[in-house]
Amino acid sequence: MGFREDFLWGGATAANQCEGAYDVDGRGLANVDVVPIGEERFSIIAGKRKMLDFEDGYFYPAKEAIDMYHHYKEDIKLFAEMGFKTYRLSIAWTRIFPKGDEREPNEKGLAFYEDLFKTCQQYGIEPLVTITHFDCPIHLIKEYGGWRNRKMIEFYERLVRVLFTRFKGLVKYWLTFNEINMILHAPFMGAGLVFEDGENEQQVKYQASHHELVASALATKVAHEVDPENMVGCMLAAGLNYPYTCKPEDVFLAQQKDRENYFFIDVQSRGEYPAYALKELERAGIDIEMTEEDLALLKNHTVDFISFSYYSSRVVTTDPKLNEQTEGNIFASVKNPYLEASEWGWQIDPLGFRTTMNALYDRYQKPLFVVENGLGAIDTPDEAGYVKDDYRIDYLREHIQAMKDAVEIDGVDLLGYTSWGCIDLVSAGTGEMKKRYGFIYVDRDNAGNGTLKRTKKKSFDWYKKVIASNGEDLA
Ligand code: P53
Repeated sequence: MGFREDFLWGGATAANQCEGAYDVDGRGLANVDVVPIGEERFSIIAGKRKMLDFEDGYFYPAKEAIDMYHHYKEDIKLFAEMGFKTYRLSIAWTRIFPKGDEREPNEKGLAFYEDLFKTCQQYGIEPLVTITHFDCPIHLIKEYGGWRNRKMIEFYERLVRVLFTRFKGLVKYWLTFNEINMILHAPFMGAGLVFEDGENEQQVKYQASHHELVASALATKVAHEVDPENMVGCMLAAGLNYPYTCKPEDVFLAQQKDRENYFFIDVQSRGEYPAYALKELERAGIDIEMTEEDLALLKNHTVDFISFSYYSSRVVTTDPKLNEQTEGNIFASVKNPYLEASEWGWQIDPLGFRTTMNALYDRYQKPLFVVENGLGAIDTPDEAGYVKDDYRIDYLREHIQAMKDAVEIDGVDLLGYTSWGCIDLVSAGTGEMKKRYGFIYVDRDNAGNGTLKRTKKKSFDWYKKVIASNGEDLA
């Protein structure tokens, strides 16, 4: 009963949100470096405003982030102390290929990750590696237009070949693209897309999506060729759309909205474009260029497992009067009268987590992996620097209980759970440091002040107990 014996408990981060050292050891510039904190961040993320280099008058939080580049040994030691079985991190593409279209990789970048993986190995921590977590080399955007260009598949293939070969025996679990469906809402982060005036944005987004889907299948193929032990997963920003009422039109709309997200995973997991998507694309006048070879790759190289992030559920309605929007930018949704929301307006719904897991398992019948979940909150350290984050413990307790129910009662096959931002890091959505998720507090504020000192929060000891009891002791 309960979680499997080899359940992979751990935490998750992404390169640009924690590493810093953006120009160290030959690293090139990436899209994720040049999104500033503040008002304009969101329009840049959405591909509506062009910023392809640092500009005066802005603060770029990812430049230094929490400087994990120079603190990883200390940080992984703390993860080990909590009992982590796995650590999810991402590779910064521009550490390996600074411009993206080189023939030879940057040895210093490879050496950095090799030592990081060896540090994990020393503690018996299994790395779970996201190959791209919203990052795309700036050179590839300037020169090729990002993922709108088919050439990207080739550059991505170079990257994955180097990674799979070099880290064979050190890394077994891989994710091809973080939250691949976020390309629909955050195309600059998702795919390095910046739109020209008057351009058919949907056409560009779906062509870029196609390139990513083919690249993902190709990576799966290569991963299995290099080492049959490799396990490759897709990654969905999950969270169901609830109909506001039982009015059939609302229920229908919720299904349509869910399909916008499932589309990506349907291709990655079942190996072909689903019928509803082909019809929808046709109606919208979107014509995706694809080859026979693409279709064969998609068909023959589906993922081994389904990973996803879950923070919240959403609500949709066909009633314009009810369209009262919540805050929470990308998560803007109709307010659910039955749920409380976080300080950033993300509605808290543990049972929705279980419903989401069931929906995914019903649909794909492949093992699931929860690779992000958590509460972004403002933490206030006491005089001794200690954070009593009972609100975070409450959120995680309820979500882990719901996940346990999905496994124990509903029979979902679940490989592991990595909570988001196990150490405080820069928020992807807002660029803030004060939106914290960690078990470990990092002394740094929104403006970049602070000593970067790491301090265990109350949730650190709580999570340690959860892991030690394999999820039985959630008190
Ligand atoms: P933050 C929303 C906005 C941006 C990225 O988000 C997001 C989401 C939610 O899906 O996705 C993931 O930092 C992402 C992480 C991110 C995390 O959600 O805005 O994979 O990079 O940090 C939390 O609070």
